[in-house]
Amino acid sequence: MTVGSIGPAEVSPIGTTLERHLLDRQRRMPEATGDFTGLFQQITLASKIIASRVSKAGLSGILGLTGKTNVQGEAVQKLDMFANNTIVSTVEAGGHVCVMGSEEIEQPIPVPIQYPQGKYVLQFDPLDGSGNIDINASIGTIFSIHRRISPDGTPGTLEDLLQPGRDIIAAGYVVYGSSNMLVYSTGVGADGFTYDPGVGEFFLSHPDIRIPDRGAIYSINEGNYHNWDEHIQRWVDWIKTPNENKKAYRLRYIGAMVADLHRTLLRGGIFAYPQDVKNRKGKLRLLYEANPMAFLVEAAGGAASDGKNRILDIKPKELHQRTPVFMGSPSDVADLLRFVGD
Ligand code: AHM
Ligand code: MG
Repeated sequence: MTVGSIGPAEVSPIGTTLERHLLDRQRRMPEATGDFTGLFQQITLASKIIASRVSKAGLSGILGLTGKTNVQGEAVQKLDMFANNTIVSTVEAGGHVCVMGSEEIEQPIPVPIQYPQGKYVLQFDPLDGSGNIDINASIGTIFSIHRRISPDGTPGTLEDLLQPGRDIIAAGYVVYGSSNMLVYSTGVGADGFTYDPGVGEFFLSHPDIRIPDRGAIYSINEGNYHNWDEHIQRWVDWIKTPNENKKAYRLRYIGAMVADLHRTLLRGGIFAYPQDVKNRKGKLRLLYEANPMAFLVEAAGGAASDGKNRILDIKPKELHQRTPVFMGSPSDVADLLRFVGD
């Protein structure tokens, strides 16, 4: 019997786990300290805890998970606050971050001074599209990571959070849907991992996601049509009408940005949430919704604009700033810009 040399398995019997993917990335960067990988592992752990709780959301009437009272008559956290607290408590003691920003919390979230103040800044929307929880439709967690700009070792500041999206070093989302998927990017390319609940791990299922140059789907809340300005109305009229050069685009709108953009990344097309008479600056938040998703879309070869500027170039002024959003396939975004550009 011949005994082969022992080395890396040529064909892995288990596939590539997210952890392996992160470690391989770290090894390719000689200067890497493991800090980033450590932070990412904590975010992944938080997302698994959130996924487990989300999967029980339909039992809320029985278990009491929605902010009312449970069967014992005790007040219980709403799911989006549960998700927020899960991320904060998973990450804060790890020594990797110095400050966090969350959709759920008005002010910057400091790292308690008994913990080391790390070199990264984490922003997140803990449970985006939470209006979908009650109907068992997809929702998600969105996050981005910046390097701090305040001095090392000190508590992080608001300025650390108000950095433009182009300075993000990694961003990702987890979509809790018919299966749970995590997609992340460190700037070039985006990779998707599907959660195997039996193993409790994310496995690489969608390596190097590339958004098609053009899609056949537009994704927008068309119920707002009469609140849009005429440029947006004309664009929507145009996109859904066939002509000699194109078929009519199909409308798909889940109402959770993560899920709508996940489809857009994989299938192409455009996702839009414009300004309207009720939301004069748009509805979606720049720092923890638009920026991380714009970073991912661009990393996958797409485009992301607020109608005038590249989203990643906007210099944030406030933590909960809103922005109009148009993102997806580059040719579809270019078409939109021809309508709103003047
Ligand atoms: P949320 O953060 O309160 O869940 O709101 C953000 C969500 C996005 O996921 C989604 O794209 C949008 O709001 C849907 O808004 P609308 O119901 O106005 O179409
Ligand atoms: Mg949100």
